[in-house]
Amino acid sequence: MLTLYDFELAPNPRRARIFLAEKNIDYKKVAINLRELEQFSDTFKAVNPRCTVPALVSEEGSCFADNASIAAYLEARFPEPPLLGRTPEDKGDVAYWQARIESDGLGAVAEAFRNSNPAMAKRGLPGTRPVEQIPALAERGLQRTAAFFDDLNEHLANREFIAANQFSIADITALVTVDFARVLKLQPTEENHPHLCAWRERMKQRPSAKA
Ligand SMILES: N[C@@H](CCC(=O)N[C@@H](CS)C(=O)NCC(=O)O)C(=O)O
Repeated sequence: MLTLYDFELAPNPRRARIFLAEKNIDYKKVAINLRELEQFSDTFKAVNPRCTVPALVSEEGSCFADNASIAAYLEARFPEPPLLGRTPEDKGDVAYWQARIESDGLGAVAEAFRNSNPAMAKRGLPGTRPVEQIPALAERGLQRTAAFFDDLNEHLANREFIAANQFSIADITALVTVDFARVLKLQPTEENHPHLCAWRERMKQRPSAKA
């Protein structure tokens, strides 16, 4: 059986859990408690030397140590339903929006969170090397997150899904990003972001949102 190294409260493992749930794949979870710095244990280092979750390990022992590789592997092995697009055009569109949401959305939230939260002191970036927090980056991250909400709201004005007229990994990344922005006390509002709020409501109805 597939094994997912996971932490319930962190956004990146949630992306992998939703992806697995949408494809209805059975797997076993191993919890790595980031609050207790378990990602730096020798046991987990042996699985993923970069010390981040999620990591997915196959029955053959191959390790996929980020969301991009997990998605590529699972989509190739379990093609239905496609979450990276079906046609060449759809695949291109999904890839565009996935990259954009990762950098403009999740990247912005992570920038604000990691550069301001006391629990992230000396951990401005994930990984094994100490990285000092930079308060100006926290401020910039907040501004970028607010701009991301505005842009996504505009994009969703006449769309049911973010890319290719179908549910995809881009919706997963965006949902996880918007939900995680709670840690910054930044959330879209009905008044300022009605299309984003309506899309979020639709996404929350999917059983996978609880994964
Ligand atoms: N690019 C990776 C990012 C993984 C990542 O940053 N995970 C965070 C949890 S959301 C982590 O493991 N942090 C460990 C740490 O901060 O030391 C992916 O897409 O999965």
